[in-house]
Amino acid sequence: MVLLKRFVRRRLFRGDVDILLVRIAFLCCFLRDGQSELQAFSLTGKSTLQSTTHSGSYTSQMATDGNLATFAHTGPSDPHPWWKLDLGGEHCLGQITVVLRRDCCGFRFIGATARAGLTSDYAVNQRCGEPATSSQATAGATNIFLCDPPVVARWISFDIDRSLPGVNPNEAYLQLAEVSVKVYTRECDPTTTPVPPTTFKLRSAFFAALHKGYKMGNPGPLSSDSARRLTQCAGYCMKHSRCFSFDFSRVHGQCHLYSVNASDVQPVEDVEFVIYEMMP
Ligand SMILES: [Ca+2]
Repeated sequence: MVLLKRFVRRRLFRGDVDILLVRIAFLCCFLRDGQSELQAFSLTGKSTLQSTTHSGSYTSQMATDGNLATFAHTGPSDPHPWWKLDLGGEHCLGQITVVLRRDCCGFRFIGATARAGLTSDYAVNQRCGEPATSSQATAGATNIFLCDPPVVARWISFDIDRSLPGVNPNEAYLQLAEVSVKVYTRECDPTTTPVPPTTFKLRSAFFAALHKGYKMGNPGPLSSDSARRLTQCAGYCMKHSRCFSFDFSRVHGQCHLYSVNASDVQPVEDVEFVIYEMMP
């Protein structure tokens, strides 16, 4: 508060009263529109499921019972572990948070992917954030997966694709102590809501994933840009006459454009990147 008063006095002394007021008004509006609408959503009574259960003490409901000491635990030899939650209705989802099992084996969470969407089939739904990295996969870790842009969802899920780079197929388990979600009180803005799968095919007609879990190892990118979304990065490539491929990391917001055909791409393993090729 003291710093704020000094700042105000300094600004007033400079005669920038109007500019100061505009900035304060902007800050107030930003806080109201950008933050206060995201609220915790009660999961009491919401149904849960998981692909397999290790034993009777580790049922899917243990991930939403409000007790950090209990956890859901998928079973051994599960070809594609998943856990999912039915919100019971459609909501504008902004954030999924998971706390991992506290006493052991956090690394088993590597590659876990958070999703949200309107179908109970997790594989169809929108991914929120990127698959979990080794730094996120530690015992007791709290991991937040942002749905940006927000997604209209009834179903929330985590799953592990055992074929992802960095995932040990013999150690792919979901051990979720507590899952929580936050939703926007407003309706999802249709201009920012992710395109549903049927129309995503139209968008992806311009580019396609070439190597998941890899970045470009080729020297000399055309450019290195910041991009919040895959479509933004792809848009940079589309506008560049010599761009034939690109890699993108949503975690880092990095977008590298290359004048390299798919057959000449030199992939380097990096779980937080995906290499894409532009379609002819
Ligand atoms: Ca629990």
